[in-house]
Amino acid sequence: MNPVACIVFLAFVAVATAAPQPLQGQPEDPNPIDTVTTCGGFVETSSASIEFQVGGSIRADMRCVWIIRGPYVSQRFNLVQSGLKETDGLFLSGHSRSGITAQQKLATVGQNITINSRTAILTLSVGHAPTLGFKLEFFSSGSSENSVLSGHALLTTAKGNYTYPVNGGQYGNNENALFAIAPTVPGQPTLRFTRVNLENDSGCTYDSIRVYNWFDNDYLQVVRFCGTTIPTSVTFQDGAGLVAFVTDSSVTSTGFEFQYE
Ligand SMILES: [Ca+2]
Repeated sequence: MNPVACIVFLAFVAVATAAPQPLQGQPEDPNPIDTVTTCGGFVETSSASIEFQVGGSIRADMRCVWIIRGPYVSQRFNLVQSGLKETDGLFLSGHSRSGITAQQKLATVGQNITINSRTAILTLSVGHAPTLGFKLEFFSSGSSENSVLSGHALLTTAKGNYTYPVNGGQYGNNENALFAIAPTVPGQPTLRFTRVNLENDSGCTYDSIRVYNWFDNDYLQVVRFCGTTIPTSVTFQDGAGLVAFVTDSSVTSTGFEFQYE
């Protein structure tokens, strides 16, 4: 080994020795850093206490949807206090580009459910009688992950409409967007798309919109579409639904508009 090569080699060894260990993952916050008290919402934080009507009552047939977005891959939920009845339910699932994972019911105080997806969906489904509130805590931990949630909305009015992209123009490549429709006054809204302009392919494998209907305590995919053909309307008979939009890495278009009432 000549002297230059030796120095280079020693420098390499020094750098390799000094290199930090691979990040094993971020621990959970010791205590929730945020507090959420609304019926539904977009919660983007590393930890939160979600407290809805604790010690108070919740009307029959109420639906609330929280889209919860942690910075790390693992989202743990712990039920701290609950006045919910057997006929009510708090449900958790994960959301990613590939869809929505199976619902898990958070029913017992002290119970933990961990969602291994950066985006979790928490759904409160109240039975046909008034009930009492609850409190749960959420903690994000683990390795960082750069999956995007390029758009989101929570539509809670009795009727409304929505356009994406919000400011017009073309949607982006590699989009992964999620929109929840859950009127806070219980109802059975019907969702109608009024304009659709997406990249088209026969299986809608490039860009697509999927509509999920909250039914029997699960989000059932009722339609997946692309191109410019308006799909048939969907009635959310159990009071809530989701619209999920994903795009691939090339060819964009002008997106979509829908209304519900
Ligand atoms: Ca595309």
